[in-house]
Amino acid sequence: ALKEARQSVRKFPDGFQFGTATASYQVEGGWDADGKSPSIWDHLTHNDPCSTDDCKNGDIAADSYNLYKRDVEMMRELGLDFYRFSLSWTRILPTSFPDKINEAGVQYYNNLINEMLKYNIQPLVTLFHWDLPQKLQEMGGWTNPHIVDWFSDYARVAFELFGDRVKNWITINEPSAVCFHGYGSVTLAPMLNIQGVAEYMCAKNLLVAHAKAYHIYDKEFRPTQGGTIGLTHNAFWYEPETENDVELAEAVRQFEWGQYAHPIFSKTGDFPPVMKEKIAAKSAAQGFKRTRLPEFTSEEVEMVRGSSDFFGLNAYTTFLVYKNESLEGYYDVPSFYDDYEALTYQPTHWSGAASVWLKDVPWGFYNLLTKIREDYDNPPVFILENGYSTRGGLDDDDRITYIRSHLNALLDAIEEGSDIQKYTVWSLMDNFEWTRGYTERFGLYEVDYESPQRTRTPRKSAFVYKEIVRSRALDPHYEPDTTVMTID
Ligand code: GBH
Repeated sequence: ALKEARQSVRKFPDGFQFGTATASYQVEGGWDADGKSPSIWDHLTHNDPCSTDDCKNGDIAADSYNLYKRDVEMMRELGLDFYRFSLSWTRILPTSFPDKINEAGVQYYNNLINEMLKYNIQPLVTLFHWDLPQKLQEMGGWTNPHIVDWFSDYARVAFELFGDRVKNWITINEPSAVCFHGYGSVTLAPMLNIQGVAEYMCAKNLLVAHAKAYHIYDKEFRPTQGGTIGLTHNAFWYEPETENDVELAEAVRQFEWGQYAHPIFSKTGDFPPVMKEKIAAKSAAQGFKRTRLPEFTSEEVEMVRGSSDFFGLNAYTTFLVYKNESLEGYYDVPSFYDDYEALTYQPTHWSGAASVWLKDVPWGFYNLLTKIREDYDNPPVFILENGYSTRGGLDDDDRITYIRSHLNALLDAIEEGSDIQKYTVWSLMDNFEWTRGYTERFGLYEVDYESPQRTRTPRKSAFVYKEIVRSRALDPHYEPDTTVMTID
């Protein structure tokens, strides 16, 4: 079980690596610079400016397109082993396809990668972090099975251009956010909200597209480039509210992230059985001629199974699960939540961040790590995002508490045998927080959006993280001197 918060200094295992993360649309700006074409986020924020809480967009964001040298300086200040960033598909391929490669866009990523490597900071590169080419969206985006080719052609270009120097690849960031929030809901672009149907079409195509990119890397590039490639899951922990909800909570986990993890990491592959059964039964009762969950061919099952060298995990928080019978008939259209037949919530006494969904629940993180170890035969795990939001300000003790509590839980899981190899703080700096605009701040560095220079200033948490990385240890009593940040 999760141990009491330690009072002593705890060491990380040899070889354990520390990083921070960002994503293209959230930091780069330069939305139409040097030949870049629009993504679905450019489209959404330009056509419906107040789709974000502050009616702002990522046209300039943290301006990393111009300020990448300062970004690398911050990585050096923190002493990072690696930095995770994502490529903008439309910056590299403005037509969406590989017929025209945009040299200026390629140059930007070469500059960033080369600047990092000068200081021995490894690039960990996400191919797709939500900024789909708008043109592909108009052709159905992730619901169009042709996306398997569109995505894998793009992936091949990226391996060719950068794979001599990039040794860690992430194909897709958070399938559940892409498919559920983008296609089955209104939380993220393209906000299609075609519930109970579109998110499942997306899920199938996304998994096959991911797997195809994986196999291209594995066969055509790994022999000479020698890197690793995988996918990163967004997994909350779902805890049963009472003993009666144990089975239900497990079903919710399978729907929420087993949907993407089971096809890749289970022995049998394919969508989780509980998902297939529940959706098939509901679909039949609702009068559909076939299940709303698209089926994989047996060839596809095999192609997806095992298509990740590590379990990429973005882990943030925990929800409780219960069944509320009084909600029978509550959903008037088929939907993901109706399919899984459960409700989730977070008790009001859980302390939390500026983001409503983000509570500091380290035991949930521990349970999640344990479950991944037990269910999937102890795969290598890369924590590719973990972090905490505030409304701004440099004194961010709550963020420090959160990072420490989660690293403690991570060390407990390692002691019990989990093979966790990397830890990544979301985020290096404040950035465009999707539909929350700039109202929520996740950065170790604060970004001043009022200044043309987008001045970056280390928060207290940056000093604490720097010491964790330097000492390769967690000291619960360390109090940083925040007067001056240096490069050691
Ligand atoms: C990550 O997603 C993203 O990868 C990253 O880009 C983002 O900046 C970071 O989290 C912080 O949010 O509007 O209440 O329905 C984490 C998973 C999925 C959490 C979508 C927020 C919407 C919540 N996210 N979810 S709500």
